[in-house]
Amino acid sequence: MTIDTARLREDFPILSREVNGRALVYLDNAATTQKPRAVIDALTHYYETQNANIHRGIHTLAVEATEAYEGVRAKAARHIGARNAEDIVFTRNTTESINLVARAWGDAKLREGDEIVLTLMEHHSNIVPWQLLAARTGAQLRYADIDAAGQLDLDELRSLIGERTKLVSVTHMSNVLGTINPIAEIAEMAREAGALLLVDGAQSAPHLPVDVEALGCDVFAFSAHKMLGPTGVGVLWARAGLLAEMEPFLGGGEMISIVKPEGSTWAEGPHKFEAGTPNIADVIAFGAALDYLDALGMADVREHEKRITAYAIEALEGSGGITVHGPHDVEVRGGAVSFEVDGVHPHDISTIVDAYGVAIRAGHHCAQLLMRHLSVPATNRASFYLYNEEREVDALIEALDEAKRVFGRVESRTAV
Ligand code: 7TS
Repeated sequence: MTIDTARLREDFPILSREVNGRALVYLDNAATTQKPRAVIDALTHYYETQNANIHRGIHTLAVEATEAYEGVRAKAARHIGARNAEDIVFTRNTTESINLVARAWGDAKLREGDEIVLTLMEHHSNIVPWQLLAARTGAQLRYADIDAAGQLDLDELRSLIGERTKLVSVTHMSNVLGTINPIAEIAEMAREAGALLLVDGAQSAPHLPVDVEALGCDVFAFSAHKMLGPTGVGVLWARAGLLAEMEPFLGGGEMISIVKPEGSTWAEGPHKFEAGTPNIADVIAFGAALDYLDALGMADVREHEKRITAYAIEALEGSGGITVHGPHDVEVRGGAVSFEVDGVHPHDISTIVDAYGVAIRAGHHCAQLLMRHLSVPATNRASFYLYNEEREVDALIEALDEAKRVFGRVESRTAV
């Protein structure tokens, strides 16, 4: 079914505000998404009626809070097609999920001479934890290249994965180019080499139907705040049995079984990785975000984004003096659209369109390896979500026309 954005936008209080005297046009969804009232209300409801620490009290509030928190583990599992809620760990964000694996799995499994295969389109959060791990263990990093269309060079990737490869870690969808990577194919390469495959799902879990079993990956990481949920909640899914093989990441309360003076034993399942009081309220509110997405259906979310992305790419390239990076075919890309305006720095563009109430992002998008590959210091990026409408793309194009006019004027004035 087509998403009825006019009705749905009423669920998002922030979308009715004005910025610089204009209706807000929010096109920075790859950075973080806006929150529906159901999520905001879930936070208030929790604090007003259920607030208690979890897993430790037997009083009614503690039991209710524990059930609500644990219920979201099952919802998060369902959202990515995972079979067991016990394979889901709550973290702070995608970044922490990846760092957890680098510490809890990487420190024990990697040795000097082992190799970690990444790609040039990774976000820094899927690069730096592996650089730190390499520095601790003596492992080497290898980076797969990208072709002119902004897609992974799969032949090169295949040639990089060999008997020394212990880990392959790739993004499911690029936050800069929008490219969707063929994870099932990469999973086969990793499996043949006996390497672990981690998928950075920060940009896919919010926008695509995801089935970790069908993808064949071993680890999948994503963030609640990029999919209608609150900040401060991340998810780590690991294939059945893998969490049990991993050492704890942080030590403290909640993650133990028995503590003795000479040492301790660990709690079972995900609790081993959730030391201390977790972000109870935000996890529970994330449950409301998952319900919201579930009610819409991820297939319809994807269809809506394909439509608006195709419209945006055509409008941007048709407006003159603008180049869109990355694949243009919406079957192989998502709604993060990076573009250049000839002769104008992205920060200047972003500042001018903001004066028209349009929020886009300019910068390196935490992907400096990719910027170097594209030979640019930064890009402009518009990124879409389920509440965006074609008229908002039109507003972006109008604001960009104004920016081009301003800079055209400035240039001709300085030329005189
Ligand atoms: N991986 C990808 C592919 C991302 O896009 C991001 C955030 C992260 C990891 C890290 O997520 P976090 O929740 O841990 O911060 N991407 C962006 C972005 O494109 N603009 O701001 C944040």
